[in-house]
Amino acid sequence: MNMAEVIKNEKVLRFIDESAALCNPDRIVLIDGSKAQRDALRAEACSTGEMIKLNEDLLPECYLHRTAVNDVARVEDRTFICCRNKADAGPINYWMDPQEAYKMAGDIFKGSMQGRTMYVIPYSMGIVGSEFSKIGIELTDSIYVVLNMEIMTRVGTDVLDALGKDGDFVKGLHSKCALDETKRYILHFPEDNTIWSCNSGYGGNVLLGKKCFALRIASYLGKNEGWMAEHMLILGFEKPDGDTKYIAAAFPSACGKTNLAMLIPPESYRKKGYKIWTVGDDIAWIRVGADGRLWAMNPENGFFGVAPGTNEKSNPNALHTTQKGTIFTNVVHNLENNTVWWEGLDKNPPKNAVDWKGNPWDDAAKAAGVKGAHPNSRFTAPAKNCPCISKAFDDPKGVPLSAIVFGGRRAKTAPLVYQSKSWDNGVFVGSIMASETTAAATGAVGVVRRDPMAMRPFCGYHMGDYFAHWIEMGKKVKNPPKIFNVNWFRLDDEGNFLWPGFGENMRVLEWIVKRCEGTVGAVETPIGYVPDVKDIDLAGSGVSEETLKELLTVDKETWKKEADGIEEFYKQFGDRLPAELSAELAQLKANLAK
Ligand code: GTP
Ligand code: SPV
Ligand code: MN
Repeated sequence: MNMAEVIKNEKVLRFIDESAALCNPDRIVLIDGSKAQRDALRAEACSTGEMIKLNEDLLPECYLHRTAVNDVARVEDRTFICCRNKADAGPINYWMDPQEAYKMAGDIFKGSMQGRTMYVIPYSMGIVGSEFSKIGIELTDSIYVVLNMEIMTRVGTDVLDALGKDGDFVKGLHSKCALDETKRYILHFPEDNTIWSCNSGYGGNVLLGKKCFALRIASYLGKNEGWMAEHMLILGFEKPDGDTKYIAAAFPSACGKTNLAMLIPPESYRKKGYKIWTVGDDIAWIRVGADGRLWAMNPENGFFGVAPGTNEKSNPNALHTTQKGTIFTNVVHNLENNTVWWEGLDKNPPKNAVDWKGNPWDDAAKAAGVKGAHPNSRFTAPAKNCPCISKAFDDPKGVPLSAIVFGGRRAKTAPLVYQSKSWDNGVFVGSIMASETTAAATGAVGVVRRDPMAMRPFCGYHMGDYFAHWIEMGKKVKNPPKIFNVNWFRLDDEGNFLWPGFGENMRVLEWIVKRCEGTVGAVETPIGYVPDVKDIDLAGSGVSEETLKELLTVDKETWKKEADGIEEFYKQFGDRLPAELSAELAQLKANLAK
C-alpha cells in the first residue's frame, strides 16, 4: 500500500518517515482496523509463538501471551516527564531534559526495527470524530501491541479521516528493542505531544493510548485547556424508579476500580430494582458542561484488567467480558482443555498446566508455592462484551457526575466511607490519599505511600499545579459533584478484612447517592461526615453493627499522626501548594485538637 495515498496528513507522514529513518524497519504496515488484517496478524503472532490460540469453542477468538519475565508491570522509576524546565515536572515525577532524552533514547531506537515490521496504528481516545476525543498515532514493532490497541482504543482508517489534512495528534513511538531492562525507558514530552517507549512489551509501558497518553499527556493538556484527565472508573447507579446517578472513583492501580465499575448488587437490592452500569473502569476525561455540572467520558474501548482474584463470585461481569475476543497476559495455560487459569478463579488449579513463565506447573511446583499466574497478570477485553456496559458508553457527551470518590488500600486509619465538607475540602481529601503499593508496578508491594487522587504515577506535570487545577475546576462549576473517600481494605487485629467488599460495596454507594440527593443524615467527625450506623443497610451482608461501628471509627490519635505525615508530604510542593490546601490542613489539625 502506498502510505501517502491513504494518509493525507503531512505531519503523520513526516512522523512515520522520521521514525522509520531512526528505527530502520524492513516494512511499514498501516493498521486499517479491518477484520481481515487482524486475523492475519493473529495468525502471524501464533506462528512465531508470540501468542497462543486458545480453545475456539470455550474461548472464541481468545489468545494467551507471555511477556518476558523481567517485564511484567509498569516501571515507575524508568518513566520520565521530559519538559524543558525541571521544576515544571515537580517533586514526584522523574525528570529528564528533553534534548538529552531524545539523544539517549535515539541511540537505543537506532536500527531497533531491523528485520521487523513497523506498524502504524491510528487510534482515537473517545468516539471517533467527537469533539471531546483525541487522536494518537502509535508506531510499534509489536503485533501484541497492535492487537491490544485494537481492543483498548478505536483503531482504523476512519481515525485518519477524522484527523483530516492538518489535525494534531499525539506521536507515540514504541520498540521492543531487545527487552533489555537496563535500557527500558518510558519517556513523555508533554510540550511536544510525544511519547517514546523502548525495551518493554508490557501493557501500561507500551499501550501508549492508555496511561502515557490518556493520563500523563492528557492531564497536561487538560491543565492548559481547562479539563481533567483522571485515573477513575465511571459507573451509573440506577435506582428502582429508573433514575441513574453517575459516580467517578479514583483508586490506585490494583485497588478495585474494575471491580467497583462492574459491581453486581446484593440480592436484596436487585429485587428492589437497583442496577449498576459500567461506563469506564480506569480512565475518565472530565469537562465542565453547559449546565454547570462536571461531565465524564471514558476514552477507552476495552478493559485491561487484573486477572487474579476475578471469579464468578467477586466479578462475574468481568469474567463474562473475557469469554470472547480477549488477550490474556501472564496467566496459567491449562493444557487439559487449552484454556486459562489464575489464582482465585476457582479452587481447581489445572493438573496439566504451564505457568506464566512458560514452565510446567506441576505438583512439585505447586507444592513449592510457585504461583501459576503473575499477580499482575491481565486480560484485555472489548468493552462491548461487558454484560453491564452502560447505554452512555457510546455517548460522546459522557455522563454528568453526582459524586467523585477517592479510595485506597489502608489497613487502618481511613474509615469505610466519609464525605468531605466542600469542593476544596474534597480536593484536600484526594490530595492526602495514601495506599499500599501493589503488583501493578515494579518494586516493593504493601508499602504505604501517598498517592494523590491515585495519580502519583500518572500526572504529566507538577503535582502542586495539579492540585491548583482541581481547585480552579471547582470554581467553574455551579453544581460540583460531592466528594467522598472510601476504604474497602480495613483489617482487624488478625489481619482479616473487616468489610466483605465487592458486591457489598453497593451498600456504601447507596449512602453516597442519598447524600448527593440530601435524603440521609450523617455524623460529623474531625475529617468529614461518616454515616450513622443505622443508615447503612446491613441486611444480608453478614456484617454486624459492631463491626460497622469499628469500620467507621475515626481515631483522633491516629489522625494526628496522619496530619503530621500530610504536613511532611506537602512541604515538597513549596509555594506551588495551593493556599486552599494549607488552610484545609490547618483546619484538620484544629478539628483534631478540639
Ligand atoms: P488497575 O487495572 O491496576 O488500575 O486496577 P483496579 O483499580 O481496576 O483494581 P481491580 O478492580 O482489578 O482490583 C484489584 C485487586 O483488588 C483484585 O485482586 C481484587 O480482588 C481486589 N479487590 C477489588 N475490590 C475489592 C474489595 O471491595 N474488597 C477487597 N478486599 N478486595 C478487592
Ligand atoms: C494500572 O496499573 O493502573 C493499570 C494497568 O491500569 S497499566 O495499563 O499497566 O497501567
Ligand atoms: Mn489503572
